Amino acid sequence: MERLRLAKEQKQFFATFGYLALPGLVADVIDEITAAFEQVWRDRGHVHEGEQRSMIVPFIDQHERLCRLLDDPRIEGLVGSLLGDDFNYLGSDGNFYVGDTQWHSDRWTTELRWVKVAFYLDAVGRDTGCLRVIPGSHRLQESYAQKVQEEIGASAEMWGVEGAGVPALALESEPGDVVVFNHNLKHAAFGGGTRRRMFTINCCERGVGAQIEAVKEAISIHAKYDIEQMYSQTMVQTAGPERMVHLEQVLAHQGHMPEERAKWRAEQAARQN
Ligand SMILES: O=C(O)CCC(=O)C(=O)O
Repeated sequence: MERLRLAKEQKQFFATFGYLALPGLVADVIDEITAAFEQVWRDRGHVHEGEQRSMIVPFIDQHERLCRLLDDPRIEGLVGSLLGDDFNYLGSDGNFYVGDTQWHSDRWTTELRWVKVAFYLDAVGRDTGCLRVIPGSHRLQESYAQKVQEEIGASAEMWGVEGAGVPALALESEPGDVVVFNHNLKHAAFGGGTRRRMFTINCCERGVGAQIEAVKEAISIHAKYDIEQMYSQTMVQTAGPERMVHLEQVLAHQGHMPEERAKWRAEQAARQN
């Protein structure tokens, strides 16, 4: 299979609107992917009760089949087209979502370019938990995006509408579809059930010079998941040279994680006392 290359129009669409929907991109392997998703939770002994979101971070690292998504010429090519072929894999989450997710950006930065690849494993519609996005809201240096950023947290007071009434695009999806979006983009989901299965892969461009600090900071944030290695042994041990391109910068700059994790643990302990 050839590495996917986005057309220049698709790249421009992504630059302007902040997302791209790719219907059926992994439809041929979605059954394997979904089986692996379920296996991860079983192996953890995690039973999702349906009252609050269940989440595992990092997620794709937990199963060899999911690790291989980083080698899939469609996923690798998609992210490579947007961030450069030497992009970093920097974390993933697997979820059973419960109910709504309110409007937010995952990050609000221009230091590094970030994208999230999202896989919804059930058919989801506008009012049943599909991803909604506000096209163009990622362009944080522009006044429109700033205005949305300032006001969206108080949409009822500012605009007279609750989150579900905010003007947005609903990216309805079927299993096998893929959505990729800029971390700065405002996104949300409304009306989902109590067992909405989805997982994501986060990637950033390879840091150069001063950007390495931003990569290290992004690594530090993962201490709150009580980990001191960004990748599982499975992820690293099953990596060929192509996958290693996407792991090597993080592997070279995660030495501060044990200290960050110890700090996080101390804060947790202090909070409980
Ligand atoms: O599907 C959802 O509930 C929202 C997903 C989301 O906010 C995210 O992955 O960043």
